[in-house]
Amino acid sequence: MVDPRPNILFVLADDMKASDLDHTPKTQSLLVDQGVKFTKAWVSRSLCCPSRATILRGQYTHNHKVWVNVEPSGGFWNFFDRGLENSTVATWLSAAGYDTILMGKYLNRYGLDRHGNRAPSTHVPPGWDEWYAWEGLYGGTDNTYEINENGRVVTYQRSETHDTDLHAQTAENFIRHTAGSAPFFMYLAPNAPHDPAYYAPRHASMFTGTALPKPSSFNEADVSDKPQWVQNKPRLSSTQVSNLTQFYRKRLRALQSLDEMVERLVNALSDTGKLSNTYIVFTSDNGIYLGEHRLQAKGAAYNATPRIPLVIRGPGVPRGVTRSQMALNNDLAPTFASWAGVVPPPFVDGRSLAPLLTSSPPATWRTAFLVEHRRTPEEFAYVRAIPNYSAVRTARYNYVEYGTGERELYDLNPDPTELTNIYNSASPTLRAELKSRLDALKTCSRADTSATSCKIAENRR
Ligand SMILES: [Ca+2]
Ligand SMILES: [Ca+2]
Repeated sequence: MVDPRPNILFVLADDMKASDLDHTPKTQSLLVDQGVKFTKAWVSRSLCCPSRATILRGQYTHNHKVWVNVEPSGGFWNFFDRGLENSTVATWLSAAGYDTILMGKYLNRYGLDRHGNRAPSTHVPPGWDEWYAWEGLYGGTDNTYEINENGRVVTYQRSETHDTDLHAQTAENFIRHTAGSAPFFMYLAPNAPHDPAYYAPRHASMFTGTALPKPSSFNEADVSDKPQWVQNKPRLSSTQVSNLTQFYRKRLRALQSLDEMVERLVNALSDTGKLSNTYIVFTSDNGIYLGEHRLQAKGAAYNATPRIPLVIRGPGVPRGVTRSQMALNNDLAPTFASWAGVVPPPFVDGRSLAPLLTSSPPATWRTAFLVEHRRTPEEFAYVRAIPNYSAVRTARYNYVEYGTGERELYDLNPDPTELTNIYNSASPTLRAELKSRLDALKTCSRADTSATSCKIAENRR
């Protein structure tokens, strides 16, 4: 008997901004035009490893506690040592009879030892039937990269095979030849367009004259309203702007392999008769600053790095429509679980997005969510520069409390690019309301109905 449950193809870019979707034409026609695009999709912590831990477990960072990319407060070993691998979306779906396969980036520092030295790993976490994971920092060197292929480490030459193309080939082979009667869950996480944004030679002539986007927050002239850590950043020099422009173009080139991969896999699903029963989810683990507020990299609460692209097509999903409800990386695991008919464990904070993928979304949805950050001495300098903070984002406001005592408040209606911090002039009522919402979210746990649940804290009106 044919298993009626849907396949799930999850494509996770690395550091892709929501606006980068405008430069992926195949993804536009095959996913955006054929499904639902979320215009307000976010991550609750804008950093690779914490976001990926959230994606695997459906939890806010204060609940999974993988705070950074580096041990001991984060990284692969933190996730491993605390046994978090034993209950992820992969183990839930595998236990329910799904065939599971991961390709690409798992967690930062997988393939390194606890001191950050290269140490080839043959570890395959629970829940994964097939495993093709990146080893080591930044996915290799200029010349080579290494993939753990089901427990065997294989070295590839970058000049021969671009890594995204390799993942596309592995994924296509799986869809065409390996996938059997059981439904599959494919977690496909290429390195693109993360720094250093390696791109395939065939894309070298593209975007050579494309201008760096310069929103009104670009190289913000007056940061006297902002906390000290931003005031410490000088305005970007012309050399820095030129370097950012080159980096932006490299990123767009690297994204083209990802875009071609989407087409290749849609074709493979179509050729094998699987397309109509497959959900395809396209998103990123975080965005990036390319000069907004004088910033580069990620980790802060201003909208360009918690904001992500998110597109979903699949059985019953309306075509070519947008949803403006707040969707989080917390929601991905429970969404996949709901498609597979699995009840997620009680520790999950997120909620299934399935109700938003119908023609009549529910009237009640979250009205706020938490963005959080903790720095540690071992973390990279650009993350360390940002003081600890917790932020609440509502439809109208972004309110940030720093451990330094500094506060930021932006009214996104007149000021969507967050140029003017109005905390000092805001009414005591508004301040108290946002503080109360933030206090509830900072300590929330579990998407159940108890008083301290994240869902209740997010849904307040
Ligand atoms: Ca990332
Ligand atoms: Ca300003």
